[in-house]
Amino acid sequence: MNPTQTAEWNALKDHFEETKALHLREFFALDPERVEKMTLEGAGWHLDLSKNRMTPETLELLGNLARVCRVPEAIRGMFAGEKINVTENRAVLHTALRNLSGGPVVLDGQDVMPGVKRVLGQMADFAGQVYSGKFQGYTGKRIKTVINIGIGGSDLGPQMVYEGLKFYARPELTVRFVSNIDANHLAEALKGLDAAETLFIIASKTFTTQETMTNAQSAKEWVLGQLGGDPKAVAHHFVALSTNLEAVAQFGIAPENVFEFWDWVGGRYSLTSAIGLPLVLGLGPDRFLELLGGFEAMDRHFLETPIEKNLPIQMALVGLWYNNFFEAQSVAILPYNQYLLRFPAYLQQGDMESNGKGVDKDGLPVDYQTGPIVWGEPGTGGQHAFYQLIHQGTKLIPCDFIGFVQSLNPKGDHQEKLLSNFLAQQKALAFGKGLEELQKEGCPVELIPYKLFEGNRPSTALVAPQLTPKSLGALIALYEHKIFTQGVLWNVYSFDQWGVELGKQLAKAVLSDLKQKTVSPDHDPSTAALLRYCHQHKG
Ligand code: G6Q
Repeated sequence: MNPTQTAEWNALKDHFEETKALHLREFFALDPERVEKMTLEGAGWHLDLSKNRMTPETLELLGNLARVCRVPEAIRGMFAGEKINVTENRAVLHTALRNLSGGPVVLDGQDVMPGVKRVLGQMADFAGQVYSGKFQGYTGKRIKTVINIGIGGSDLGPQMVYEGLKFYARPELTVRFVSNIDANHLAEALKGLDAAETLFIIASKTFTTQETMTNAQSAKEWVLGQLGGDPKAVAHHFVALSTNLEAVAQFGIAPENVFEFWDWVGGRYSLTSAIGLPLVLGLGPDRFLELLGGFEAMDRHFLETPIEKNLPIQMALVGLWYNNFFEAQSVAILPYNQYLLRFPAYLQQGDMESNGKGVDKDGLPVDYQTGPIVWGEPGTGGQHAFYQLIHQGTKLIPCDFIGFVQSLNPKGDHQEKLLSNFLAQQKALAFGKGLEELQKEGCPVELIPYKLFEGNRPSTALVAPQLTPKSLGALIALYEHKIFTQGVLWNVYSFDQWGVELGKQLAKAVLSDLKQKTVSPDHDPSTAALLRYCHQHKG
């Protein structure tokens, strides 16, 4: 159903016209209970929506849209294993991966939970063997470094969480990540390593992805080159995370070192599946279970909480308000925690690959905006870089500020200073700095236009007491479900990604020209000219 054709959308349009000119200062002045009404709690997170350009009534009207778009029914359908990934004819059951205290999840007449628990147990056992030295390298040495080779969904999630929870990492192992087909990535990751002490995880759902297979092959050559060339060494230095068991066996990986997952786990939603093995190894099985506990808490909150109090739904609705009514193009993700360095990049895939769609569920081009551009960097670095544009530029950029009250590394007054910036930026964006204040400060008249802050720049605050495996798990699930909800509202299929296919196909044709130093006649003039440039400078 086209959401813009509903009476609920029309009501929102009218309401937008009535409220769009109001300043956040006015919103706050009009309703003394605004903060209380627009603050929610769930799965260990505190969500303050009050610095958004809307009223509690806006949220009610948006809630009506969620109801008419059948968001609660869609949530239940996903959790129940309906084949909602229609263009790939698959269920979407990443929530089963962390349903550890829940009941059976039945798909095609079979409970998937025993398989989920079996693989979790297998990962924990394997980690134990690596730590104890029972699993050892070909020459009998202990494994000290793990290199995860994977890309997209088989890289971004585990990489982000490993960085995010590095504080909790086990001392006996370090984990590195290689994704790019650019050999520089693998070369730098291998620097200084002894193959006898290195374990490669080949993480690929399909086990056919060009980047991953090419890197895996080169890693195999590196291992065999260092360890004397015996093909038996492969089984001691490679494990696989995949749904394609046949291709894994062909690569030479021992069947007991394959960690299975299933086609109902989408790549960008796979970090709680076997794709989490680098986390099980690097952080330890207990920490991984805590992470899953955080996911599970947010999953339950999402499934069981009414629209008005449901964090992912409310965040999705706020996002839709800016995207479709204010016509904001992007969303900034601003974690005030250095460990969450990779969180914006992770969300870029989660959001932009899921909802970057221009065709609706009936195969028709949409006549409204869908997924936003997602970007961001940790605070406070961003403040000294791009915040200028958010404060005084011409674009409206709704910001998500993500912060933690306590520091994992308490030192002097670092944390108070970090938090003061976290709070002050939101305040400055919302309320700005007016003429009167500048005049009081004695600002020279000619500088007043440059030093004015009009404010009225929206932000959302997400706060938790501490960055832990549990709070991070809940945070990731919160965004997963926000993305899901927006996909339902925009009536697009969020779990396919056909838009990445064309480039892959064309790369094959270009590759053969590059290898043979030819220029096929069917290339466009620009590609042909660039190919000739490459041929000339190949060296
Ligand atoms: C994610 C996408 C994509 C995928 C990679 C890697 O949702 O499907 O990013 O994860 O293309 O795929 P493989 O795991 O099959 O190598």
